[in-house]
Amino acid sequence: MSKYLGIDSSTQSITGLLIDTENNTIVAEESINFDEHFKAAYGVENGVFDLGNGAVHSAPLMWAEALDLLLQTLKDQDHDLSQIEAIAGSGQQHGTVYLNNTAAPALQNISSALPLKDQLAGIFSRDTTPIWMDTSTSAQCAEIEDGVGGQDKLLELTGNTAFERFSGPQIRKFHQTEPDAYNNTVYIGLVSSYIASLLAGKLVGVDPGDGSGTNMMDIAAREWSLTALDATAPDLTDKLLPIAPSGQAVGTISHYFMGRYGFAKDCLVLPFSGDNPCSLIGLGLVTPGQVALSLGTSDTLFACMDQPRTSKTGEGAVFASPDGEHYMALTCYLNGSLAREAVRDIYHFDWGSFAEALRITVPGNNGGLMLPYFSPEIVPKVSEPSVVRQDLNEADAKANIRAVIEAQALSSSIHARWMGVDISSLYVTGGASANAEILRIYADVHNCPVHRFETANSAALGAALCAAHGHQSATGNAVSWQETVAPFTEPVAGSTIKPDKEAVAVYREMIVEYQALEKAHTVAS
Ligand code: XUL
Repeated sequence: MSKYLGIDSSTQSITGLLIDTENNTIVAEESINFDEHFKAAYGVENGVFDLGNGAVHSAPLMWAEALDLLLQTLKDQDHDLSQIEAIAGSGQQHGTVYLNNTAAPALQNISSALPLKDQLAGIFSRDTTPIWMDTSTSAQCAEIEDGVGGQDKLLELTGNTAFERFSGPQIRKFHQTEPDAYNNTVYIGLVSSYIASLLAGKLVGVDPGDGSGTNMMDIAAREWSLTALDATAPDLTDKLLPIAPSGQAVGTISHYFMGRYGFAKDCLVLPFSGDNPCSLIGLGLVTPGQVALSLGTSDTLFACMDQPRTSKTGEGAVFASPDGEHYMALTCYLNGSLAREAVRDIYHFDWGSFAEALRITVPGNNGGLMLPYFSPEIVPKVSEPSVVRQDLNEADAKANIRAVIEAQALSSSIHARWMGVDISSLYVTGGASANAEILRIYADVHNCPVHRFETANSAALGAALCAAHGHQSATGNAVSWQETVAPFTEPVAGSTIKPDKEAVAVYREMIVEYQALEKAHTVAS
């Protein structure tokens, strides 16, 4: 035994990750891509429907069908699912699911003889559902902020200003534009709580991690805020179940999954959370001060905080951690690999010569600075692409390469200040983390050791670790969060880079210059 399953229902795929905590191994890792399997049946493109005018939806019935296919695939690979003690999961954040009054009986009376899709097609009061990519709710964001008494009030109450993709503004828009369908809705869940409901065979509530991505949860109390609900849409206290506390099982697995895939009767279902809060756990960030940076298409900074600190200037979002105690801060920089690749391509370099350019140029770049907004930027807010150079010769390829990486590292330091976190170590993951010269600049700018992390499915891994921690606590074998995550979140051996004193001193001065340049060219910094 001691096997735990984490399921991540994300935008383009659903992933199952099975761990064994007795010998600390990942036993199975399997993904079902939505386009590959369901494009013909549902018409999705990259897992979604682009409906125009900023509206982006997906199909909750497709996610149920994909769950069946995932479990069938694991079973066909001869994994003995009866050995799984508990399941937890993660969902793409913010996406809402709307169910009618047939949902609860349908889940309860479901037969394992037929797939979910044949039995659940009628439970939705809205067949397609908005997801995090939907930006069509600016008007509703303003109305909700006004309704609670202003932006600062919403920030103080929920940890976040109103964001278009967040669930509350999306629910308000549904109520305004489709009032009949809204009235037929008896349950509003998120992607996470919807998949948990399928597994538990009953409707379950949203966890605090994903609840914080709704603009409707009192972040300090980890309960729905009546003030925010009132400002969002009518009757929400009837349509939302109470927040499901982190770590407490929402039930045991439904007889459907026992009959069809051989799950054991006492397999626990733990609350599902958002993919970012689950990644916080999957990256091992369970102690305040630990920070991870994912260097991908966009760069994302994750931090574990002891308090729900907020950013007035919208530099980031705050979510409750599924560890039940801490909070996570998330800041997203759009110009991650986008900017690195743009500079590489302009000067016709490859990644090898790019690293060499960093190695032979000096920290501080002889005063040369760049604001690398090759695309519009989220943090700081820049609405049109604009690349600004100061004391930097555009013809000097190597200096421009150093300038883009130094800019990204300096910006990651400046815009992490709102988190109030004293960064003690930085775990870097994602494609660009393979480049040790990039990591060196981050170690010197942040003046802390940088470790490389290799992980593809941190959200699914975090979910599996939540399942393990929750089950062990429920069965009287509680272990600390540190002990739970440590064996699965080791940095790559030999990857640690320590800061260099002289370079740290150079960047301490340079950051002042950089911030002044940024202030002069952007809206918020
Ligand atoms: C976070 C966000 C995205 C989704 C992606 O606020 O919108 O990261 O969670 O799945």
